[in-house]
Amino acid sequence: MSDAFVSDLFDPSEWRAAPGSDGYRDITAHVSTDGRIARIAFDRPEVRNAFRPGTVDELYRALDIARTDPRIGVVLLTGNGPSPKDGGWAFCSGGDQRIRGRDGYKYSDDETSVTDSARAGRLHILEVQRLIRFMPKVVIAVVPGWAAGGGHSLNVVCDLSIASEEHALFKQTDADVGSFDAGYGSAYFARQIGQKFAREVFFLAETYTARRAYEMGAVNRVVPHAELESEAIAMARTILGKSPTAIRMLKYAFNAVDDGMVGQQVFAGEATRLAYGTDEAVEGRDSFLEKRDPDWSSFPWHF
Ligand code: S0N
Repeated sequence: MSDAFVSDLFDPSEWRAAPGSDGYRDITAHVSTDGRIARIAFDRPEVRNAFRPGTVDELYRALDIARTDPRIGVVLLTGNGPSPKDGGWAFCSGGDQRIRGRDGYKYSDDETSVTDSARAGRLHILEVQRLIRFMPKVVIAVVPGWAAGGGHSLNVVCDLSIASEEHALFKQTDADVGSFDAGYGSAYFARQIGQKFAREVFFLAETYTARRAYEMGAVNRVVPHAELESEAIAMARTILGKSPTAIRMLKYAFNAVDDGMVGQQVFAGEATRLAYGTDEAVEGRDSFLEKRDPDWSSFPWHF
């Protein structure tokens, strides 16, 4: 895979193929040469990087490999391009409308319309959203072109966003096609940019430039197209210079207020992990194993 064309913005000297990436059909997955950054990209530029169920399966797998690799601290999620058909750029245009059935998106052997009607459709891009949301690493949306529909929602759920000044465009088409992301894509989006703007984006389904998205608070940075990936890598390297524990706890702290009991659970799990590292917790474990009363005398009641 490493010798194949990936994207006009892809610098092969920065990346090597990610473990397990040989079998991917709809995405590409790479790891930086030092092993610390993952680059995962939609690879269906001819359909503006729309996702079908197989795309989502691969995306989930690649993200989960990044999640469990202790060297990786930052994931770049992007879309390859340009389209060989018309030169257009896309981050992702959401669910592939050609294979949408009455109960979700159908698996198909090709990218046109042959589906197995007996098999339940999938909406598991929401599982990918949750993986991005809950992975203890920073996920950056690197937006080289269209972020539409479910692709718009993926931009919402990523921790940070960097967009191409010339080509990035944002449009929430859900209501145009009888689809609606009633979770992070809309409700959390409103938390990000405010209720009035969020309702406008969904109810009017207009097109927003990268600059306008920046003004609204939907992206963090707008950079020249040719510099998009190098700027994203620079942003990732800045984050990698920080304390991994601090970044993890901060991500979960930012999440917790909007994630209810699940947010509290995730944050609490990390707090427990930290507590396990203390002598106090070791005393609790050892006293049980040694069948004696715990001795807390050397552990003060802090104020
Ligand atoms: C992205 C748009 C605005 C780009 O317009 P542009 O530049 O004029 O290009 P086009 O000529 O329109 O497109 C080029 C080729 O790509 C095909 N194509 C583009 N997007 C898709 C797509 N999503 N599915 C299938 N094909 C696509 C075009 O057909 C064209 O092909 P050719 O060259 O053969 O004519 C514009 O393309 C656009 O508006 N695209 C559709 C955006 C959209 O509506 N997406 C779906 C929105 N819904 C979801 O994503 C739902 C996601 C989901 O799974 C979900 C999540 C949470 C809760 C519920 C759901 C749920 O599914 O219900």
